[in-house]
Amino acid sequence: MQSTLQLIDVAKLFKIHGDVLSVEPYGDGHINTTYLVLTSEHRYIMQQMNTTIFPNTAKLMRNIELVTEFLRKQHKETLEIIPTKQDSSYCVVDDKPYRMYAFIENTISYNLSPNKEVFQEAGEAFGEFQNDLALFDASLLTETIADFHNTPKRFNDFKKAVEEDVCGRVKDHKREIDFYLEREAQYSKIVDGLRDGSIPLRVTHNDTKLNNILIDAQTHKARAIIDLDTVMPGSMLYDFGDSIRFGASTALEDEPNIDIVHFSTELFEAFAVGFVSKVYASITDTELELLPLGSKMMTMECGMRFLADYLQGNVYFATKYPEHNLVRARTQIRLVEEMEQYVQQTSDIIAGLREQFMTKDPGASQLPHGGA
Ligand code: ADP
Ligand code: GN1
Ligand code: MG
Repeated sequence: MQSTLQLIDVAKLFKIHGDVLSVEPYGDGHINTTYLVLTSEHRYIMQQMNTTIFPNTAKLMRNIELVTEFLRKQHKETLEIIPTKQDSSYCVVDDKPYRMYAFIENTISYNLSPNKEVFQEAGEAFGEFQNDLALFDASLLTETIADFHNTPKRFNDFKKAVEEDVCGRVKDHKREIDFYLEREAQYSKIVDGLRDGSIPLRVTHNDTKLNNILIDAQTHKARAIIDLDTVMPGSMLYDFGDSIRFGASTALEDEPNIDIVHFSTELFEAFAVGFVSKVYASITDTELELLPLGSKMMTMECGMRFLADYLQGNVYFATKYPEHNLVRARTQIRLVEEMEQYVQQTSDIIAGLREQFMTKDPGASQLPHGGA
């Protein structure tokens, strides 16, 4: 159907202040179509939500209302939904749902860790996010994407994409495909642990990449965790692991020059220090020990999703050029290879944190930045 309303008119359906001056594409998210709305008084974020990926908009928005209300009660800065003039959390125009958020001003969303300090700060913020949601009633939440981090299920989807080979690309990418086939035996470790209870089920963010956290432009402190679409029951290993996947790399997720893509144990340590300094009272021994594996699992899972999407003709993640998902898959493969190489180092780092935070009297004086 032909669009009858321009984006500016869509923006005017919401309770925003001032005259709309412009609506421009914004940010680097792979899922929703994000716009910056500039008015004569304020800035806003408007998003056309991806209904292929999130088919139930009402339930998705209800989750976000519940989570943001819960966080706000704990005095956390969080997404502020701007309702429509009909007092709804979203509107549908030409069959497409849109939502509006207040723009969180004076912040930076990084696609690459600028230094260890910012990444440690991100670790603290995602650790605190776990704490903040510890008492949230998970039964209130709709599972917005079923089996989101079910790695064996993701692997089956990947194999199906290889079998179907709809674009005829399989023959040229044997190395990348074999990389994931060879690691099949590893994929069930976390889902098995959740199933048998050895890994606790918690309320988790599930999409903890660095650009989903807004860092204050002046103080470099974390201000708000955004992109709450996938807040669902999950494992702490997912949140830790996905942050490491994205942020403990020396290069962008879509860096085409693979020679500059490296897994940084220094960045791993910085994030781990921040994260564990916040969750040491609730993290279990098993979770702590599995933090490196969680990192590798999320990196393998995301890479096979990128590669499957490339083989399927780029139907899921937003892409800027045809090989974009292939390039992303290759960075993820490189990171996994190096995580495997540095397995002793990462496990030593975790052992050091166990020693620092969990075997002594947890006095606040030992904790970085003044305590948990
Ligand atoms: P996607 O689901 O596509 O990843 P996000 O909700 O993460 O979309 O938004 C994409 C980007 O837009 C974010 O990475 C961030 O840079 C920016 N962004 C989103 N919401 C806000 C906000 N309320 N204030 C400022 N920037 C935002
Ligand atoms: C997507 O929405 P965004 O861009 O923050 C994806 C994540 C991937 C990530 C890879 C709902 O995150 O699972 O890890 O891309 N989100 C969804 O960059 O699939
Ligand atoms: Mg995002």
